[in-house]
Amino acid sequence: MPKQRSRRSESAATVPVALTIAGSDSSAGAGIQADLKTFTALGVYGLTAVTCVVAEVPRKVARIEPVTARMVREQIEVLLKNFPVGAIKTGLLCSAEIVCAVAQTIRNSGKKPARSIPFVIDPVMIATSGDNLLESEAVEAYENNLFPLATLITPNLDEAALLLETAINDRRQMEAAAIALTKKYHASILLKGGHLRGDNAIDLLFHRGKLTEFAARFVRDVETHGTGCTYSAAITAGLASGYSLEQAIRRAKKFVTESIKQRFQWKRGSAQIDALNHSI
Ligand code: PXL
Repeated sequence: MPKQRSRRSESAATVPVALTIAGSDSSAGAGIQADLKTFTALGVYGLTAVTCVVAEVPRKVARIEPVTARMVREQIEVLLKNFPVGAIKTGLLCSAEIVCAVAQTIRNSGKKPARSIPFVIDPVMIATSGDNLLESEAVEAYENNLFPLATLITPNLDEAALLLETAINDRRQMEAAAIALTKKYHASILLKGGHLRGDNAIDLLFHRGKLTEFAARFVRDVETHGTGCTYSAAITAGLASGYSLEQAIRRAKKFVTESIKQRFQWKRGSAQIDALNHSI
């Protein structure tokens, strides 16, 4: 018995820790709920700083309410002061004020330079349902305040098109966009091409001057949301666990593809509701 106890306390002491700064999705497929489930599934202890509360189900956003910027700041400060955080991610930040508060808090978070903790930014702007999630002035706040702190930025095609003010319709344009985003923001870019809807869901990483492709069979006819959150959370979990960026992305791509394949599905009359399965 004492042997078992000491093994348990050793693993408790060394379990990697990751922090997500994101919104709450009432239907729990996206947002902090998705992040936390993903961290847990990948053996990482997850911390959360809530930025806003979203009343929604997969195809409908009913209402969004931000929490105060001060409350966002205090959650991050108290967590970074007291836990050995190994990686940080942001999801939905809701407003320009919150984007600036997050950037300032991370910049001022103690002795280490901000870039010493891997920092993944998922620039969530529009929900899968098409609903706007981010205040439009917040885009400039991202560009001026938050992107300069990023290890990795993970836009989907719509977000990349908005940031570059250009259309991205094929693989060649994806490559050009990934390179342009890296040049513009001086961070590694993972451009997620799922919305191109070919046979494969292809993502392109531009990192240290090199382009790497990550591909998986596209899973059709899934009406769910939260794949972007789950993917970036899984990458963050990998980085907190000490994987290289390429290894963390490869593992995360497998995790998100499985969570789509093994999704939950409920039927009520003619209506159907799906949710990602993070317990894999
Ligand atoms: O999937 C994007 C997203 C991120 N974060 C929160 C959300 C959503 C989608 O609806 O609600 C909190």
